[in-house]
Amino acid sequence: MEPQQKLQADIALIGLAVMGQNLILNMNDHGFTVVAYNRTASKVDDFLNNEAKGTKIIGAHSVEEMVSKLKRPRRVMMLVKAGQAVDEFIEQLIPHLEPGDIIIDGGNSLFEDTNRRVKYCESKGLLYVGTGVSGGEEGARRGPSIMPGGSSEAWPYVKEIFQAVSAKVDGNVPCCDWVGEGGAGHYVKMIHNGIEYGDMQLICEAYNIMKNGLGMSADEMHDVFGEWNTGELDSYLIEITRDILAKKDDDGLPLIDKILDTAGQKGTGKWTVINSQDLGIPITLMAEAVYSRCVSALKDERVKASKKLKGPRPTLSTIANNPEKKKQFINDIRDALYASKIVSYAQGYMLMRAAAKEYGWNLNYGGIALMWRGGCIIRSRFLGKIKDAYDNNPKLSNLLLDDYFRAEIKRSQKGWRNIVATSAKKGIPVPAFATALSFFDQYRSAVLPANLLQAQRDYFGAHTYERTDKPRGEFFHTNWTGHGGSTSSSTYNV
Ligand code: NBP
Repeated sequence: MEPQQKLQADIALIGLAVMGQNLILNMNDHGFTVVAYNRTASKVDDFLNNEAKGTKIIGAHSVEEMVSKLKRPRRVMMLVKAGQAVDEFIEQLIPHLEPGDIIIDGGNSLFEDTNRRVKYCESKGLLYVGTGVSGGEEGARRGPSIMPGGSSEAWPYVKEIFQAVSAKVDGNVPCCDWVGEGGAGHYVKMIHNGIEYGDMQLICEAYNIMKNGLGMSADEMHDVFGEWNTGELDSYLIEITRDILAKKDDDGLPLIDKILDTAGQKGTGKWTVINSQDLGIPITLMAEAVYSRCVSALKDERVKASKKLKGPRPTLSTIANNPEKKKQFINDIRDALYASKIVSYAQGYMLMRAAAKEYGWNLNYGGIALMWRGGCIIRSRFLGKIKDAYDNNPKLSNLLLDDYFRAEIKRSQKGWRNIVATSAKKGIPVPAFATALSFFDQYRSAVLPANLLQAQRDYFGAHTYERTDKPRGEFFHTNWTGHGGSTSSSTYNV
């Protein structure tokens, strides 16, 4: 037998694009023997002759050959385009695998697809893991945040590899732990992406007020973000914003000023918002962040509208020309960003709680914050505080009610309100700051005007209402006009 054939590899990885190649190299660095495979087999040889040269990485040119090189239980991880490619590979793998073998999907799959695939593979005697892998190319190579879920019997067999290659925080704590059953791993990755949309939008709003309201230069804003990054906002996204603002184009002018103001999206933020609608959970900030990207994409319409729709001038010259006031106002912007961020994460956690209930998952909320502490786009010091909150009280019903976050919101509330109010007066759009504040004010209201809403529903659709002077669960209908009937509706809900 050739020495190559005797090799018993630890794991196979299908998909030699940016994520797959880098994760394989990372696994190799940690002492694991990996078999690399790709649909277009020539990419296997390219990889072995270039990036993987001099490593222990083995190539395979067919699914059968790849599987034959693996230790039992076999572990086969896919990092391919989400969707049909994943289903196709599952079908190709099944005839070559045995009961107890494990298929892992590390791509950005929709959690509902993962729910289905877990059931399907288990029905064939196999184990299936759907895992979020965050951090892009750099994360995959140096240590991503890894969020695995699916067949829980698979966890002991993938734990060692995943935790070894994942990012580490606080010394050597891996940013990878078991998330839960079914599609829970991909669900948590989806929420991560929704939160990422929110964080990015908040930073953009802060930037916009400084740039267009206070007339600050990119260099000045670079300093502000640099300072913010030393405090409670310390995070990857604030850090890269600081660096982006310092970047000059070939002519020495800030590159940021030459980038067209239209944002793209790949859909995971949208999935989060759609799911929140299904579960009836108000993740208002993430929704605004997704819609803000949509508004940004309407560039031509906005340019036309900007010539026709008049409003206040966005300049805040009185504040900008007074150094003391300006300093205070910038602190207020920081507070608005921080308080809104707390609301956004509280909403994300509300959605995860609802999902756990709806889909029957046992989610570890503190563990999720820890997984996001390193290796991923939303990594931040702040997530350590969320971990503390759930360590202090694993049954915490809402992050806003945790003592630390309550105190932080109390401290930053004045500045937050000032920024939202000033922006509204001056016509500076702050959709995420404003929706966060509205949600906060709604959430802390024992009474909302939904009594009127329910009266309207009963008026036009006989939808009934409950009364403040009667026990919950008793429903009443009023004949509001004198000529309506007394029959109430049970099906027509708008
Ligand atoms: P891509 O998402 O670009 O996918 C490329 C891989 O998918 C190649 O191996 C390609 O094979 C394979 N593939 C395609 Br495309 N269609 C296929 C099909 N119908 N059947 C079989 N294989 C098919 O790669 P990536 O950017 O490395 O991402 C991999 C996964 O990780 C994706 O799900 C992505 O969403 C996720 N992810 C990406 C990032 C990132 O920063 N890029 C971050 C986090 C997660 P071929 O070579 O034969 O065309």
